Amino acid sequence: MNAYSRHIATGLVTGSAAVASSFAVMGSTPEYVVAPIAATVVALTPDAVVTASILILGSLGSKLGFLLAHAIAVGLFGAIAIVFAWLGPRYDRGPTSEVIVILGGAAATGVLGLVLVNSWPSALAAAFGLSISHWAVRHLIVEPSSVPGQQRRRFIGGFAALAGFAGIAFWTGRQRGESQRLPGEGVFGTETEPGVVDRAPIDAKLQEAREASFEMDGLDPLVSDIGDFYEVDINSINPTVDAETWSLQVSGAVERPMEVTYDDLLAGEVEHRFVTLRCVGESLNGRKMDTAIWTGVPVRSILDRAGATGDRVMLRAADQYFEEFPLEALEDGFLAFGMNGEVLPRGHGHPVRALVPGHWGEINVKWLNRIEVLDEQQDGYWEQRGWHGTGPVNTVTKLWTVNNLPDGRIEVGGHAYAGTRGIASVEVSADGGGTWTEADLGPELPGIDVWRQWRHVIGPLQEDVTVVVRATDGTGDLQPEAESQPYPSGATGWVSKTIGPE
Ligand SMILES: Nc1nc2c(c(=O)[nH]1)N[C@H]1C(S)=C(S)[C@@H](COP(=O)(O)O)O[C@H]1N2
Ligand SMILES: [Mo]
Repeated sequence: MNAYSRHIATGLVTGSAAVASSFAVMGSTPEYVVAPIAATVVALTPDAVVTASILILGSLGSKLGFLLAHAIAVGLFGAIAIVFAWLGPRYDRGPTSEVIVILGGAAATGVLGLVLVNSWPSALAAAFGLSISHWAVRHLIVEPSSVPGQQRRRFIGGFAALAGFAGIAFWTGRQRGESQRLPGEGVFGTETEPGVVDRAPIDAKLQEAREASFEMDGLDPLVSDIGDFYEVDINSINPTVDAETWSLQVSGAVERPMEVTYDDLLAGEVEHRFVTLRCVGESLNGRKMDTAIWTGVPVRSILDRAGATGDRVMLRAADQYFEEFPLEALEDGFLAFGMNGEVLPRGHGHPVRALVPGHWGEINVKWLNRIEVLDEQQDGYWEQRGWHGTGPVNTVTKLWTVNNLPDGRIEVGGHAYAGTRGIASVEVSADGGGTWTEADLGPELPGIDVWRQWRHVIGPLQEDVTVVVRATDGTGDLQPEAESQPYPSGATGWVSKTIGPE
């Protein structure tokens, strides 16, 4: 092995070990050394590329960025090991050289770790991982040997050890991510959250939703499980915001700027609302649409107390996300701190998110920390990137489930959603749009912004047919037939599918 490839191998191994050690200790939190690099990668990615990667690659786009961030992190830490491996022998050939290489590398890694994440456990873990692996590389793997085949065996052994270490680190970090409940995170009405919120009304509403849901194989219920609820945001690693120290600033064009704490919110008029969210970027028959029962307080009382004088509003969040829209839309808005009877989970905006009735998911800002009233229109994060996602949702009828029944008939079903306009009816065509029949519409859950289920039975069929579905909203408007792509204003059109006998 020549010196050049030895340096590269040393860098890869030690850099990976440093990164893996930080992950093992911190899990997927902002203190993981890759987190700030990932955020920088996203921030530096040209807007057009962000938009294109979301459209073409879906969520894979952000995964590529995350991968790149890991490569950069491994490179940065690995470079430290290489530099010290080179520095040591220049200074001294004896044992001092070794001290410089191992301890110097550890110190520099610790400093880089602290610069990146300002967390001692994370930085120390990285330093430890880097120095231990560097020592192992130098003394166990690359040391020259005259025994035939030994060098190769050492190499294989070394890489197996690294892979094993990375596996354990990954597993430990994952465990940590799951076990690491945020302060105040837990289930309402249990010992983690005693008495904060009365869970009886939530349970009653969850029960109501269960009873109102169709019993149909493969059809999602009216309330989505937290684990199934879609997640869309700009982060590779979500922020961890402590409810205890969190506060919401109300600023800008207001008579009385305010600061609202978590306790202030809990002391307000707590309500439980069924609300559906849908992402403007999802495909026409996609799955980025879900419903939960959210616990929180109306935002109006806060706006009234602050005395808003402008007519636009900017919501800002701990992940530097920001979205702007007419203040009017926020007047029936909600500040949610609970979801399906649990304290709002981190992935959905812990501790507090906004819910804006009838509007695209993107202005339902998570990790909310500022409401800024404006006199003039400004662009939000996605609008700067060409999207028009701050308005009311389009009407959509999903054809999510197709079941071939034992008697040869075919049951089709799904969910329909039109925001605050509501769904008046869903129609199904079994001949490609020639003739239409009204589908069964499930009961309407209480609320002003909730989807409905529909279902219909077709057949028995002798041959394949094209099923088309469409809805009429509560204002009497038929859902537009013309198909459009999600970008820039959300997908439109009638969903169709070919079905036939088995
Ligand atoms: N702070 C913050 N809020 C955010 C986002 C984000 O990236 N950051 N993404 C938005 C988008 S595009 C959607 S569709 C919804 C998704 O909410 P969910 O992840 O709880 O389903 O959150 C919105 N709120
Ligand atoms: Mo979205």
